[in-house]
Amino acid sequence: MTDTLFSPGHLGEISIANRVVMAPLTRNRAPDRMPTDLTVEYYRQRATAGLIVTEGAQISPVGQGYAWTPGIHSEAQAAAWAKVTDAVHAEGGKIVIQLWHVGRVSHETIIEGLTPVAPSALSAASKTFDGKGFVETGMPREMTEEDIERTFLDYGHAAQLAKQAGFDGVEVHGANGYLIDQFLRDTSNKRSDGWGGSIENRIRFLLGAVDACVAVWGPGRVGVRLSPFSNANNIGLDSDTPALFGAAIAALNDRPLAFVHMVEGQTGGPRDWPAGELEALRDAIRAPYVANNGYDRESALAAIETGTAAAVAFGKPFIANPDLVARLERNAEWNPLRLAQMYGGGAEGYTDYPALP
Ligand code: 8OZ
Repeated sequence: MTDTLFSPGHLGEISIANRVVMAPLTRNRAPDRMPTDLTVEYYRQRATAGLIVTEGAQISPVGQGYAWTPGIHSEAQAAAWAKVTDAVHAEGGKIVIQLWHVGRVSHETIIEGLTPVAPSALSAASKTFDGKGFVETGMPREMTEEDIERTFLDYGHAAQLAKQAGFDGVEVHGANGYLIDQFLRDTSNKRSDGWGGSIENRIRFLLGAVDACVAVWGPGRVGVRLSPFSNANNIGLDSDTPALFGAAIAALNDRPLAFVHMVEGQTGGPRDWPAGELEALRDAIRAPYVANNGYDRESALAAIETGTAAAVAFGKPFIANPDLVARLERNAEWNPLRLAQMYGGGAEGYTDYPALP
């Protein structure tokens, strides 16, 4: 029998009730860098997703890039996240937390006077949000060997806190121009030591982060998100995307991952890539594949039925439709997204989208 979007399945060791994944979505509603009761309600409402990937949660204070994003680096944060995982599990859902380090996509005002860090001292020349308005990203300092090792410890610590908080696993955020992506690409990584230069060197940081998480979680509980064709946060495309991401995927294939999750094309934008390149990367992935970016009902049904993907992640549709799985199943209309309420604020645009009766 062929699988459908609504068939139960597995992403590694995580059993899922259907193949619809809620993609990670930054919402900037964690005023003290902690999930709140509203966060609990928001994820509870969306627990019919086969799997929820939470919004990015910074693994350390310096890993934060925007005002009001939640962290996963303190015991208090883990305790607050435990309320979220309890609520989702009580509804029969599954949830992994996205482990995030923004690298150079930050500003000292957001991280209380710390200097953003990156593989090389190159500005993202992008913008971030400091709680008052949009500010130019700051100039990062080049990470030392010690910083790098410290960051792997931070990944491991965050992975441990995630376990304590009752998550079903973690997703390592390797996409969208943040720290791991900054190490991967030759446009942002100009290092001349063992963490830069050759592709083999540039993929080491991704692997160090993933290995730190696998050491905590064991097989089938760690996913990875990549966006090879995206220039999100003004990161330049690598000079050889197929070779770089081909090598990254080959190395990830040696790890016992729950899934690899790929943004197909421009993050939140066009599904464009040079002919055949994404397909070749996708087909090289040995872990269950989670497809993302601009899917609708028809293309998601097809991705599962043809076996192209193990699951399909929906982002913005899940903001506006807490019961997206039921709407997909019944071929019902989707609530429109209220764009002005995406980032920051309270219940409006967060927990007040109606489910179908
Ligand atoms: C939108 C706004 C802020 C952050 C990403 C974590 O692009 C994000 C993000 C998206 O991965």
